[in-house]
Amino acid sequence: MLYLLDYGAGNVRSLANSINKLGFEFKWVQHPDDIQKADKLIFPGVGAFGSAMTSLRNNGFAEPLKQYIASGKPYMGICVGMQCLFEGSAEDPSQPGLGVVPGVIGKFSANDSMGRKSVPQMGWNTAEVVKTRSDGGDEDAVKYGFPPRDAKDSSHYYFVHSFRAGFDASKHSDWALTTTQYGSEVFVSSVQKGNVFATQFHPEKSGRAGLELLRAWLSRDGTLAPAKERLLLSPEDIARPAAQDGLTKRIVACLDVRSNDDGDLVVTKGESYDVREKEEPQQDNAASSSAPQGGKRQVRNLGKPVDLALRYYLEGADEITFLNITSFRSCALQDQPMLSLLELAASKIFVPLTIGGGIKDSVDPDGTPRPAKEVADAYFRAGADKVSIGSEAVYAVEELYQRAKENGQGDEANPLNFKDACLTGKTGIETISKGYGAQAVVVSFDPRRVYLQDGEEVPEAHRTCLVEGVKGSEDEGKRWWYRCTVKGGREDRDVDVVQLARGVQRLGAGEVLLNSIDRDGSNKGFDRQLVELIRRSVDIPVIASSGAGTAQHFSDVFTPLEGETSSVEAALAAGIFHRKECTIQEVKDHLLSKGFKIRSEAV
Ligand code: 1PR
Repeated sequence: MLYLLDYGAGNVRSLANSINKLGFEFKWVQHPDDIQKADKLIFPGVGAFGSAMTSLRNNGFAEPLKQYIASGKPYMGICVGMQCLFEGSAEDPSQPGLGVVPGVIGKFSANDSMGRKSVPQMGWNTAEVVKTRSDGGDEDAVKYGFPPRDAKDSSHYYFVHSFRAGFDASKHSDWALTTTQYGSEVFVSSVQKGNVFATQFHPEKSGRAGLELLRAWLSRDGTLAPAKERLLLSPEDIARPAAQDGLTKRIVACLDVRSNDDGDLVVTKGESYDVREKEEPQQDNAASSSAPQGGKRQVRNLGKPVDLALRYYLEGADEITFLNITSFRSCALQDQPMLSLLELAASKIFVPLTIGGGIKDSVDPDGTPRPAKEVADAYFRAGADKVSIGSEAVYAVEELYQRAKENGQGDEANPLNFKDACLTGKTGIETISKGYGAQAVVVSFDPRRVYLQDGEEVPEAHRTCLVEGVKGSEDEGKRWWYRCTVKGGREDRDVDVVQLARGVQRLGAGEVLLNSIDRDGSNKGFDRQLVELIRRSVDIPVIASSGAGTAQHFSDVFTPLEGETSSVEAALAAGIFHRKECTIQEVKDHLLSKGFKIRSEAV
């Protein structure tokens, strides 16, 4: 019997869903004794190394796990489930690892010899097979579900991590099955020796390529003979970085979800966040059941959320984001349809899912307090891989500045350098990031341009956010800064986008979803100045959003500006995909023709 080790730290539902999809059965490890009953065991570690190891020890799993591995029965680890095999990690030096694989896990550097890169690494990268059995050519890697080293097209796998096992020939030659390069850093992306197999990436989130890998491991009886393994390249060649890494640009499909006037959950899409039809309903429609009372403009209905999401998955979307856009009206946990929607989507879609809207501290109608973390827990259990926080992040950053002032750090200081004393550890960003890792916390920005009149000065606090229109563009001669809003653009706040971006990174967010109220639904292209401003202000990945109208707009936003070596890693669109003005495949074909690295795999 296959057992899955869930130590309660995070979303293991996606792995359970993929195992079900492949037609295999499994049981959960409920008790340390279950580990010895297993014929096969998967440890899908989620979250942070320290909390994973603490939890393994506190629950009495650590020793049985070591004994299981020593017994020679098949073990598969995923992400933190691979990192725990090492001797320790810089993520939490106080916690020893299981010590099965030699070496200590270190952190990615945001600046390496190839320039600046975002940390965490979040996205699709290749895995180069470096080890095989001397009697079987590439057969070994193939048996593990990887394409042979000389395959024409690389497969891509979904990675999301800030810590990695840098390849060290003196320690890992025996163990490294594949390596991957991020920036100039070459790290071990899967290990294998005898009965032990583990991946840094998430096969359960890696579309078809990942499912193949899981199928290969689940279908195999017993383990491969450990003897006669050899490296395909010399350790020096493995460690030497190539001129470029293999990380692809990500295309994210976004579904803004809300109830329409009939109470059905629909995907909607507006312009500048106005999601109602332009025209009032016709007189002769007024009697129909779908026409709202009082001639109110109807909510645009572009389809059913799960149907559309599945279409985008099959067309090759690299990620899918659901935003509950009217969540501010009620408590998210009361919003059962959103949870069911997510559960259904997660049972059919095997790329990362993000859910946003209403992730905040709230109080149920019966007076029960619900911390943001509890809301996030419910979404992770339902199958989310990341949660996206909007309004609450703005309030948290406002308070962060306030505390910074009290701690003697003025408005001028860069929040990235704020002392720990400025943090409470209690905001939604901090609690969710601590429990699930920074990579699971996205912050969704809803900024609006504030234009300055001739001779008007930008407020001192927002100086870093001042932008001038590019010569020759429709903005030539204009100056503006970007103000943050809350409640879906309904309320302005006195925080600018740079303050918000740095503030949320300091609080522990792992990614920025950068919308623009001015560009939303406009088909004019992404606001490149806004995107560059934020990309340069933080180390975490940025998803450009709002305004995509053509495939060319994606290559524009991915092309580094003059004097820059990199650009954003991901771009999100909604309207053009919903209205079928351009398919995901067309965007990807265009990007490939322009020489961008892209995961080109419709399912
Ligand atoms: O504040 O934590 O409850 O989160 C609410 C979330 O709902 C936020 O992420 C906020 O951006 C979103 N939201 C609220 N109201 C609206 C609205 O449209 N009325 N949608 C809204 C924001 C922006 C993008 C959109 C892109 C791409 N929608 O999600 O998909 O602009 O569109 P395009 O390609 O068609 O231009 P909280």
